[in-house]
Amino acid sequence: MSAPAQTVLDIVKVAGDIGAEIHGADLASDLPDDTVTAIRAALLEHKVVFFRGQDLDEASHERFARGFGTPTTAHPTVPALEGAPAVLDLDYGKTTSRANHWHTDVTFVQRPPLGSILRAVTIPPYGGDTVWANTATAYANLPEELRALADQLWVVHSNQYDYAAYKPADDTEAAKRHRAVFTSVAYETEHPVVRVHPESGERVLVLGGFARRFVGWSAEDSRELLRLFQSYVTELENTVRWRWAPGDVAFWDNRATQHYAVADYGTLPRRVQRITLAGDVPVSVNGTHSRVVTGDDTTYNTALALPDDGGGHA
Ligand SMILES: O=C(O)CCC(=O)C(=O)O
Ligand SMILES: [Fe+2]
Repeated sequence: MSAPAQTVLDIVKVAGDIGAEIHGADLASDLPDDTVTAIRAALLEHKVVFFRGQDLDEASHERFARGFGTPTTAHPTVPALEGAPAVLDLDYGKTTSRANHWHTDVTFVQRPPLGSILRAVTIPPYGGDTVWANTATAYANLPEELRALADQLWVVHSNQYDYAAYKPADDTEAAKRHRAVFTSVAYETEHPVVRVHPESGERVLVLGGFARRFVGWSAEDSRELLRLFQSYVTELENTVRWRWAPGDVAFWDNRATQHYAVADYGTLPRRVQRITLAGDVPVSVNGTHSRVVTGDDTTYNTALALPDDGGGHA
């Protein structure tokens, strides 16, 4: 009797509130539909899933990503890896630009990404871990009165990130060049502080490093309350920390997480590559959509769509 043609994935939690490792999937192969479905379910449940020992290149990375949605261009302002328009090449050895601040990717546009798929290419012998936090449990853990306040608030996100606000800015020429490119086109969007996750229905916080101030509030008042909300996100019990090895892949739900790339490897080379999936417009608890202030994200979200993608994320 032949075995049924189904894939059994072994899914093992890495931490209590977020993160699971998935064994038994070769991401470079043509994955059966039930495997894709199982990975997507694990992503929704665990918020970030990890795969060890994968053998992806830029092309198979993109093929895997397309199983889960439409890739965005590499970034709204940062150019793609040459010859791979979906790939954001984070080669910290070269650029010295580091993502060592808590953020959700690209929240300054109206349609922030659904998720990101990050592949480890070069990993230093020590350090360079990435930490993710669960923004659904962060919301759920707020005292009831703070949840009610969060439900009503809106927040301005901008890519005109104030790098010197929290720690001294890196003033190397390479870091300055990267900042100039990152901010070369201004994007600003008003999001609800609490969005309803379009797939799970969970309430999640939409904050992180690109959140500048609450709509209608002064920057100073905003700072205090942002810090308080953010402290629930970054509570250590609300996070998972990943020690990378080359060939690892992390896939996170960008609608339900923040992350932080720990910059504790000095000038050692570290290179990871990201492919990002287009998301949809956040919706508040009472059904109101995020509003653009500045910047059009249409090209970012649709330039790499295939004709049969069908605009499903509109
Ligand atoms: O370098 C990393 O581990 C993560 C960098 C980052 O923030 C990202 O890929 O979105
Ligand atoms: Fe990021």
